[in-house]
Amino acid sequence: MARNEELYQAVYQGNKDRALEAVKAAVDAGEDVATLLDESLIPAMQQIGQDFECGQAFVPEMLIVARAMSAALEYIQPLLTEAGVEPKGKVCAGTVKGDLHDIGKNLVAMMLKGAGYEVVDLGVDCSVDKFVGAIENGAKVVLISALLTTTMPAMKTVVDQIKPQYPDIGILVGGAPVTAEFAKSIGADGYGATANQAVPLVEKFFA
Ligand code: B12
Repeated sequence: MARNEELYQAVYQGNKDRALEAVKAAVDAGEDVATLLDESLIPAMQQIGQDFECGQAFVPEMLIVARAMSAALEYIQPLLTEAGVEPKGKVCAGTVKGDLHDIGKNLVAMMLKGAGYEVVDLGVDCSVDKFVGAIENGAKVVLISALLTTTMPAMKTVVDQIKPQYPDIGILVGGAPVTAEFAKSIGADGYGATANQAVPLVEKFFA
């Protein structure tokens, strides 16, 4: 199936209004919504994620692309539901207790939405109960972000309290001060250095 070049470019260039116009025009022209998602929207988000990883794009660009992606996604969401297109799976994301830095977490959520997952955004300063609530509502993976060295230990609290009760739930951690070694030491299932890396990590739990 072919990519809708206008929609892809509008999202990749972060032009929200043009993305919305392009998606409306495509739907009016009878293009398949699932194909628009798989061939145009998701690839645009993947591309900006890769650009970020290579140092060719920065946080503001990613946020602008994410905003354009959201506008188009919001428009086709009800049509996708009507067409019976199910999300690939449900995950939740939040910043750890005490941490208000949510830019990274928002990017992680956008990357996963862009990859076709339903993301329950739990916001900032999340207690263990908030994560548990999302698990009880069907989230299979918990993504936690921390930007402060002082809030990193609260990630261990989340792992310690969730794992014994829900051993099959994936717990992924990230944020500037977090490392793969730290993730391993607290018993998390994975660590991602960038928002883009969250996608393959999550995919493993739905394989
Ligand atoms: C913006 C900012 C703020 C804003 C936050 C606004 C917001 N809505 O997020 C405000 C002003 C509120 C703030 C407040 C504070 N801040 Co501040 N802040 C920053 C700043 C400048 C940028 C952080 C940021 O957004 N980075 C960009 C994002 C995209 O990066 P990121 O979160 O790491 O995410 C990327 C990856 O890590 C990954 N990722 C992130 N999470 C996850 C999760 C998973 C699962 C995965 C796979 C990947 C992943 O994906 C992202 C993109 O690829 C940093 C300094 C800096 N240059 O980093 C300081 C910084 C983080 N802040 C700091 C401090 C000390 C504070 C305050 C304590 C200041 C004060 N005295 O009040 C308060 C604490 C508030 C609180 N309780 O959280 C320190 C932390 C020091 C430390 N070692 O702990 C820093 C490093 C500044 C410094 N050099 O001192 N801050």
